[in-house]
Amino acid sequence: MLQIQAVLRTEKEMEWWLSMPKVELHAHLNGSIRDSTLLEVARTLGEKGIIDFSDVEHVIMKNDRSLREVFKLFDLIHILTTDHATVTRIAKEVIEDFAAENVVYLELRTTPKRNDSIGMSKRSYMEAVLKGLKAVSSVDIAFIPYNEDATSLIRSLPTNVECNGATRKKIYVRLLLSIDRRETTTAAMETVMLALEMRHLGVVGIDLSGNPVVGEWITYLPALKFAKEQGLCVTLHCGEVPNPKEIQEMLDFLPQRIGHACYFQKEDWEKLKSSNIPVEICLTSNIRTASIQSIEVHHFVDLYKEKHPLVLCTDDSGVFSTSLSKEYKYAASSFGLGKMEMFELAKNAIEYIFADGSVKNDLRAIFASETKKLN
Ligand code: 6MZ
Repeated sequence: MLQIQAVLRTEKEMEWWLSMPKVELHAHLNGSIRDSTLLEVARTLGEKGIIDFSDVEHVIMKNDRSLREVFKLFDLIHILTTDHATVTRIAKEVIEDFAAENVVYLELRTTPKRNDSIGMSKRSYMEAVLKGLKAVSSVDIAFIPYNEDATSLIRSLPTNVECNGATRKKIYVRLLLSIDRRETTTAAMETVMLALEMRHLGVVGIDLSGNPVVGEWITYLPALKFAKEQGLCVTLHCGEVPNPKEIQEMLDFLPQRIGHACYFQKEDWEKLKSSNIPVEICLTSNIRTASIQSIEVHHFVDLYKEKHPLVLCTDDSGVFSTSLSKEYKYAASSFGLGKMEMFELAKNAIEYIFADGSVKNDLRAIFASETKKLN
């Protein structure tokens, strides 16, 4: 009996985190795939004799992974997902999953991939992603800026309205193109050029990611500088491993946001705080990969106390078996924060999005109407 009550309490508690509007700013497409989809794709490739399904199944279902193992998993995921149809499918599903838990604004990042053997270019990869966005039908999605049809659709529907008896959710989606640390300067520049060409389709910025022990960040500096000059926003994975020189140089670059900030030293915190660069915080990812030894010593606490701009994110909800609602619940219980404080935290994230002011205004209105319901 007591056990049943505890389960019901936990479910009710989770409902609150699920229903709260949220803003997701650090989610990698290929890290956010449903396990069921990965397994299905792997089974199909196994039947064709391309991979050994039982080996792959074991790797996909493993729960605890070091940072090194995470990047080995990404190599496997990319073998499974890099054809146009699968890219379209995962893009659609990932957006539907975020919308289902009331993420009202999603900045989804992905690395445009070139694979000559299957006729894939960085552009055709991104076209496949966009096809996935267009295929979303279970929720209302606005991803094309300045498009009358899209904005009128989204504006005409307040959040989570009753529509033909069913509750429809809505989500704004913008895209960031990632540069992988394995790439060359030329390939990085190609990604930036592509981002510029796809601005009218909702691409708002550039991300530098990939295995943090691979490559030198200055390889990408020309492309990142160019992106900034052209008005694209830039976010960098920064301090995911100890690398004091790189961390200082990245902060000097003044990106619009950074992700992680795990291995910062005193002078790095000082620079970060004086420049007020918002930090994308990925709690479960940092703990699972042991980039941070335990949740009690996570830098969230200090940044939150100091009111430094920060936003809770999932990083790779598929790889780390998490969701944005779970990240909010995790933060609240770990750091003793109340629901209203977490609601404010989610709302503040609006100020750090890369989309334009009109989207910010719409999001502020969504949070304002939720505030009224809460009071
Ligand atoms: C650094 C990461 C990452 O781009 O193929 N990625 N880079 N640190 C992390 N923390 C664990 N998680 C994901 O998504 C997968 C790619 O995102 C980057 C890696 O480059 C990975 O290959 P896309 O959609």
